[in-house]
Amino acid sequence: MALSLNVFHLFYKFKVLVLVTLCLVMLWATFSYFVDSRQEISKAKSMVEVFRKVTSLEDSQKEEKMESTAKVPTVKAFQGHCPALSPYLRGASKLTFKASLTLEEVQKENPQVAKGRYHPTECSALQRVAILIPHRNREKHLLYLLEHLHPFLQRQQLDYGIYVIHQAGSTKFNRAKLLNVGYLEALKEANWDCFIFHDVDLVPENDFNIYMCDRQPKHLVVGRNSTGYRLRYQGYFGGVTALTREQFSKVNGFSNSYWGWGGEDDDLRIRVEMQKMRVVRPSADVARYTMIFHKRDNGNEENRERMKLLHQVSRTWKTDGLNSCSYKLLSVEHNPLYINVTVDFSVQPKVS
Ligand code: UD2
Ligand code: MN
Repeated sequence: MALSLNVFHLFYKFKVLVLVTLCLVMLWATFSYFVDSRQEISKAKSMVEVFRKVTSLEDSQKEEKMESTAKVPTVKAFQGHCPALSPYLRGASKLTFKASLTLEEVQKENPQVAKGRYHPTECSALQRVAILIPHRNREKHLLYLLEHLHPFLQRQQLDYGIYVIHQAGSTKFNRAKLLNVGYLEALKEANWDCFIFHDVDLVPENDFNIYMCDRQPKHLVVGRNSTGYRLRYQGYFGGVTALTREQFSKVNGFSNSYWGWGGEDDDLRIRVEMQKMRVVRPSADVARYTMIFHKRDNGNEENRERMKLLHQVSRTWKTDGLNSCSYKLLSVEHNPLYINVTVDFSVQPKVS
């Protein structure tokens, strides 16, 4: 009896052991199945990702090909506006001016600029901006400005064009009248929203100084290297200014009567104030420029008439400006990096 009980016990233990082992095997099988399938899912996911990357790359290559073969660049449908603040801005930068720099090098650095113009392809720019540069005998300064300004404006995601308005001959230089010509000629080509009136020797140091127009006329130069980066005087409006097409037309542009150095910038400020507009400026840490060193140019001697002219603005502004700006246009050339407008003022009577 005792023996049969023992055998029964042993048999029972064996059965339990088999059962437990079976359970363990099943548990292990289920577990390993899940681990495997999770790995498969992540493998599949990464495969899809790679596929997506490749196809989108192919798509963009196709688009690029189409753009380069098409005569007119393809406009992407339903393109959104660029953000208020471009993600490409870098802030303050240390400027260098290499003595051996050539126009070809600057061209190579800016492959997306064509006939002096550029627009971002990733979004539609907030403003169309024409940069107007009065010029004579300052080729090296122009080269340095182009070198720095093109990448600067591209980082700001602007739709822009650079116009150099060149005064031919040796008549007294007239910065203001050249800028009026720039405005009138640029508007014959495109419907610009905003105009930046820009000295050739001033290079912006910080790309947070945005080259777009505001609700009020904007003065972009608070300080420059040669004046300790301080505003020269209250009401100073020289160097680089930004006015919308409407703001500039409302004041009848610049006066055409300032021959030689000085006064024309103050005249524009008076016009702006007479129209109940107010000059605004970016903050001093951003509105900083390096002025490339120069001496007073031949043909741009101090204008001794300027104080007299400045006292007459309220009487003269309506008839002296955009509406009376006559000039002899010699040429408009579309160079790769800028549009060169050449004018002759020598046939004009010198008004003073
Ligand atoms: C100041 C103003 C400038 C203007 C000028 C008085 C600043 C930073 N600038 O400049 O805006 O009001 O006084 O007229 O305060 N230019 C030539 N070739 C010449 C002469 C002049 O290209 O032979 C152009 C060039 O774009 C130059 C600009 O005219 O930057 C102003 O002339 P400037 O640089 O001789 O005068 P500046 O530095 O006193
Ligand atoms: Mn200067």
